[in-house]
Amino acid sequence: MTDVKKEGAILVNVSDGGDPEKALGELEALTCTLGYEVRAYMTQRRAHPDKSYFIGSGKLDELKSVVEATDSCVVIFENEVSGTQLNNLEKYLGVTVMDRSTLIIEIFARHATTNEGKLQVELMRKKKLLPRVLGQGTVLSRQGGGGAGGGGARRGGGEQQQEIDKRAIRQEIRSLERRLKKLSSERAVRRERRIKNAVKVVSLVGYTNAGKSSLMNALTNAGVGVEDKLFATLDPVVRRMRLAGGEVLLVDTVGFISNLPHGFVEAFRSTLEETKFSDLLLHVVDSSDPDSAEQYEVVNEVLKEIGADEIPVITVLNKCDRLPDDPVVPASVNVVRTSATLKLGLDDLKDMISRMLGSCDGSSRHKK
Ligand SMILES: Nc1nc2c(ncn2[C@@H]2O[C@H](COP(=O)(O)OP(=O)(O)OP(=O)(O)O)[C@@H](O)[C@H]2O)c(=O)[nH]1
Ligand SMILES: [Mg+2]
Repeated sequence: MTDVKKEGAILVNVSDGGDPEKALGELEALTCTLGYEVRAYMTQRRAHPDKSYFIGSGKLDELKSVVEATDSCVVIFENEVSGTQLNNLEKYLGVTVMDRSTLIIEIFARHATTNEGKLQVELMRKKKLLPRVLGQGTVLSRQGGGGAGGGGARRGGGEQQQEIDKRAIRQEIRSLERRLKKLSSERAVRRERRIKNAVKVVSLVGYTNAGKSSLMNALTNAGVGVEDKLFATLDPVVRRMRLAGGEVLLVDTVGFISNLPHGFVEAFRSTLEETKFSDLLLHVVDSSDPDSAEQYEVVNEVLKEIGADEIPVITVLNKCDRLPDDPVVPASVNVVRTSATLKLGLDDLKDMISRMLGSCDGSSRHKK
């Protein structure tokens, strides 16, 4: 894997206020995680996106020349772009065009290792693909999703083919949902067993790249993969953690990010339920990130969305080795400063976990 020439990507952001370039920093990190090299950035201030191409016609021509000049093979929009607009852009530019959520789904797809993780990602993919089929009848064949269609495909005709593709995807969505439901009930059985055995569950949550897996390794010698990449962890990992008062289970799971793809919470329901049924959450914050206050809010919003906002929380200000400044978190929250890499603050964290679990009766995870 030495000196592999990376494929080029161009990042685009359209906004009607704020700094359109600011959002591109995170998009670039996501793009690099997928293995591309960013060769150009483009921004446009526009109150309303163009109906057909999302960007205006002048910008579209400029984008086409930049694609050619930089020999790039993908254009990635920070914005949520409709299926029809993505199709139109691909046709005009002659390269792959993605929006932010497609990019995140592709990263998820690379990082999913378990059967459940793969099914969850496939469900998100199919849901994202459906609207694109409405604007184009031949997407399925590119995705290798054959099987359905059969003789009907011979009838030809754009609309008929589109109808066949649409029906096939809907069928696959239903089948994926059924399979995930089955796995979810298996999880529920395991959870019941843990509750019966009175094992307390502590879950690591936080923005992607905050250091959740590093912290898990530091606390339990778990040997979980750690990378300076977004969404390095996708499938939940559970390990035993020793505390003064006994053992608890520590769960490391998928990180959150602003503007998570639509359907994320639905698709990842069973994984996210591990969080929902925890006795205690460790909300890990990368305190060295200048955007940590916003990231902290994003995570709180997702926790609310999945119904995990009433579980007791310890806010873990990680990467304290990097920056003396404290990120803005409300004075009322329980805070511990740690450095997972230098193993600082871990005893304080364990003490606080023991204290909080001691005062917690475990009723939070029995709630619906
Ligand atoms: N300086 C410093 N770096 C850290 C610390 N903790 C983690 N890192 C680095 O931050 C990066 C991300 O760490 P991970 O543990 O993979 O983060 P994560 O929250 O599990 O990320 P995802 O699984 O991608 O959501 C890695 O490069 C780590 O080495 C820390 O305390 N100090
Ligand atoms: Mg991780």
